[in-house]
Amino acid sequence: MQIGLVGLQYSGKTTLFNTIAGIENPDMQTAKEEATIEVVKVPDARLDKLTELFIPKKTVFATIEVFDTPGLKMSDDGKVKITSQFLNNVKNNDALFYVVRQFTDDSVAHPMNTVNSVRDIEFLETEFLFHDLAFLESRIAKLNKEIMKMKDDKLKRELPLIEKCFAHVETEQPLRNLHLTEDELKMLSGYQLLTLKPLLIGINFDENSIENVGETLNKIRESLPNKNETIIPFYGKIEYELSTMDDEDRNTFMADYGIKESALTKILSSAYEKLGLQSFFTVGEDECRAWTIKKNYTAQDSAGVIHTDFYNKFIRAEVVHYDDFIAQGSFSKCKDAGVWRLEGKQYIVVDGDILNIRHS
Ligand SMILES: Nc1nc2c(ncn2[C@@H]2O[C@H](COP(=O)(O)OP(=O)(O)OP(=O)(O)O)[C@@H](O)[C@H]2O)c(=O)[nH]1
Ligand SMILES: [Mg+2]
Repeated sequence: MQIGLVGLQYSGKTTLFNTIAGIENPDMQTAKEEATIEVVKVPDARLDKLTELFIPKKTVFATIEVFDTPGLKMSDDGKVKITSQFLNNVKNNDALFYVVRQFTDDSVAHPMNTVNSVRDIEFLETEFLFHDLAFLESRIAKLNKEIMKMKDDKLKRELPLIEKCFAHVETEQPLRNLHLTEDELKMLSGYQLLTLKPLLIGINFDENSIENVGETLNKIRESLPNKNETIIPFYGKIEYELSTMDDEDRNTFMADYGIKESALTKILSSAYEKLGLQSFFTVGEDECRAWTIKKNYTAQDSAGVIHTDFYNKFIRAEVVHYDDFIAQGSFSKCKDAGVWRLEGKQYIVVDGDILNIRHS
């Protein structure tokens, strides 16, 4: 899974990126145009526990790729330029994390001179909508032209979909709110439609406003056209400092500040939720491992994530849920208790299942 950190200049993207990627002596130069990418381990207390029990040679956490993109710049006409470089940076991102500045700090410039998170959220959304509208409009013109020239069924099927998307964006609604089928999404997958990507809005607070965060978030939500956006508060500067401490100090300081969950934990749980993702585990003396799958994946689909051969040669899956395994303490006790099962191809895997795939 790829998550792109995007936003206006100086909103705190790189600071957050360094925090979640655990980069201790960062190079804060922002002259680069390409995204900086880090592979980040997805923390999972259940995998820590399984590692304690199995003492495997290797523990493999699920990972995500985080993209730190250069801030979007304002041009002289007061517009943000969506450059081809920006589009290229976020091309394959599964979700965008929009970093919005809420911290006040006179030493850090704001591209629009004042701190106003609602304005910044609407600003970016509008620019993304404009971008998609222009793309869809030119695609419709092109499709009409090509359909006139040659009778191509694929193009003919695409046209009404693009028209439907255009009509939706024209009402200033992002494409992620349009209910599209898997097939329709597949047809759009080659295009750079920014409002189609799932969006998480991260509000970067300063440490002095922790007490009022709830109230401020409510106000922000109330002022947005879409009330059901996912909004995640975090504390850019202080969380970076916390990330450089050892576990004990970090926990003490987090408690002192009243920070319950780290930015990384919040981003990951929201992203998993938004993208409909979950984890299953494989365990053993060699390796304990967390795997990321979609929520509706069957046992056979999940086997395919481990290895395509496991998909093709799938016979059955041995399944115990993590909670049952921890309650019972061993596989044999799970068998005695009737919570160890053999499941077929169509079994829908549940978050926290421990699987062992039997294959030919
Ligand atoms: N006071 C305060 N300063 C912050 C916070 N987050 C980031 N900054 C500062 O704001 C400045 C810009 O932060 P960056 O993380 O580089 O912002 P950015 O979004 O990556 O900037 P560009 O890549 O240039 O768009 C730096 O000086 C940071 O130290 C915060 O939560 N509080
Ligand atoms: Mg940056």
